[in-house]
Amino acid sequence: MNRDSRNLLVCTVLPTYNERDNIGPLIEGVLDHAITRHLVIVVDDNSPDGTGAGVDEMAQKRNNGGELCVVHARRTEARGLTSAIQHGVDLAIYTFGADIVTWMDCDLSMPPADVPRLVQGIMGGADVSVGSRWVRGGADVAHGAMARTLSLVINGFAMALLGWGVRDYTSGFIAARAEVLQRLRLRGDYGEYCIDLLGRAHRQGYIVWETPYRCVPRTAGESKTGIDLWDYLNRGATMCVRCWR
Ligand SMILES: Nc1nc2c(ncn2[C@@H]2O[C@H](COP(=O)(O)OP(=O)(O)OP(=O)(O)O)[C@@H](O)[C@H]2O)c(=O)[nH]1
Ligand SMILES: [Mg+2]
Repeated sequence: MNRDSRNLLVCTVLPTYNERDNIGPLIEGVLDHAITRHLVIVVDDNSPDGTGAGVDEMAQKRNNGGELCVVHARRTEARGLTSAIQHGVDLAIYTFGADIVTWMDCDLSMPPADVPRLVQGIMGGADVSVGSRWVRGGADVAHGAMARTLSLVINGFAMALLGWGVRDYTSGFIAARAEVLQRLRLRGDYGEYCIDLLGRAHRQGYIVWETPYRCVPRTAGESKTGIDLWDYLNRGATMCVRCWR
């Protein structure tokens, strides 16, 4: 990136569904660790638990200084993680003019303090910067042995088919240059979209770097994905099919 880094606008997209107790601390965490101009865009699918009200409260608090720091993008018709992230990415780039877009889960399993390291990866020359549990220094202490094993199997499969340059194809903790996201739109659902995006980025010659992070357990709210063996196997099979395609 050749623009003065202090002038860069980084937008962090936060997709939420029923994350009332997580969203406030997450927004604070992202903004408090910001190293450039930083805008948080929360895409909430009209969560019945009142997440939206929490976002509005944070917007009121953090937008006070005159500079826009928090945007609440409420969707009443659409639902789904991938389309929520894409909606936030489009707002970030085409409405707010972001240079770099990042996104992450909102269950606080991905530490907001690690966002600057992803951003620094882009400033240092990467096109896509991936928070990775499976490189040295990374870890997943949020999930049990079954989920971790499944993740390693899927990632092994993805590496064999899509390239060894990425270890955590299912990360979901991403930063990317806006130009890359203008070319590559998100496709597929949940972990699938991430495999698809990183596979295409890798294949099209974009520089993809990984940064270790420690995935920690959710302490508030509920997981939106399956937690029994059948669900895991189903998701795993879908992801393997996506790699194959
Ligand atoms: N906007 C929006 N966000 C969603 C939707 N479903 C899930 N999310 C968000 O997507 C992120 C990931 O959801 P999680 O429940 O943590 O699912 P996960 O990370 O696959 O599963 P765990 O490993 O159990 O944490 C969270 O920020 C959710 O709030 C949805 O339909 N719309
Ligand atoms: Mg999660």
